[in-house]
Amino acid sequence: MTDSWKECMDHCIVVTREAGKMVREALKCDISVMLKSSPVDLVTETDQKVEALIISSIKQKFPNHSFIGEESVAAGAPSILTDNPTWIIDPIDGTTNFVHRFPFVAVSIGFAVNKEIEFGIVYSCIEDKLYSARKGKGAFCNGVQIRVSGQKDITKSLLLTELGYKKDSEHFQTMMSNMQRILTIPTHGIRCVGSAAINMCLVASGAVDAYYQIGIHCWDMAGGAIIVTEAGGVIVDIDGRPFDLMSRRLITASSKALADRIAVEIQPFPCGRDDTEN
Ligand code: LIP
Repeated sequence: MTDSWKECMDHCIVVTREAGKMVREALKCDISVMLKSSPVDLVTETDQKVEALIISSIKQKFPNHSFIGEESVAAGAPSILTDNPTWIIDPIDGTTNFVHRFPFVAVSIGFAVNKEIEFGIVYSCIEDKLYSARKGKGAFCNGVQIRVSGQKDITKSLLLTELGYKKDSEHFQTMMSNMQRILTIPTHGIRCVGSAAINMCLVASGAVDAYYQIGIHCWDMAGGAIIVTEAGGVIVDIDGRPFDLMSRRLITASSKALADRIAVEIQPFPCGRDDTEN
């Protein structure tokens, strides 16, 4: 990492903490909820304000950099990853949790150069846990190094996934049968936390052994992806092939053996890509 990326990461930590403070303050007030693509795709004024704060602060320091932000894309901005240094931002990962005051809400930022993630910051702002990682330098939570569990045996594993509204009943059936197949191997169980970024950090810190999901976005994954790999874990596509940040799907696990074993059980359903019109 060149010195300039270190400067970017230092600034990212400052702005992420500031954003997290804004989220905590907003939780003390009434929250008014708006809808985006579906009746369960929620957004609040806080999501928009936090993203605006993050982008304006970064733009002041790094005016030539690019951005992919969840709320900017919702407002019509392109979601194309180029080779230019790019900040991939989820201002509130876990908006539904935020709306319900379910205490797992994160500000997540990944920074990519030449389409490779250089560093990631995930701030679980109610827990006050700041996860960070940069390429080749390990992963940390509040400054303490973290490691994945290293579990290889699926029958001894605790997994995470997310349950979401599916308009199409075939997709819903696939989501449920994927869970059924995994649970009946058997495994120790499946949990749902409601924030993809926090899910990845839970794998990175060894609290669970794996996490898989189909239908999330690059801004949900960019911050957490490097935190998992720098903690010794793996991140792959749900078919076990190399991870693609724009593919809207992932398996992340404490070992390659476990990721491959999960990939055998997961049936895909179409969810489009982040970098094409769906
Ligand atoms: C949400 C995720 C959640 C996932 C949803 C959604 P948002 O992010 O983190 O875990 O199941 O698909 O993407 O919309 O709260 O930033």
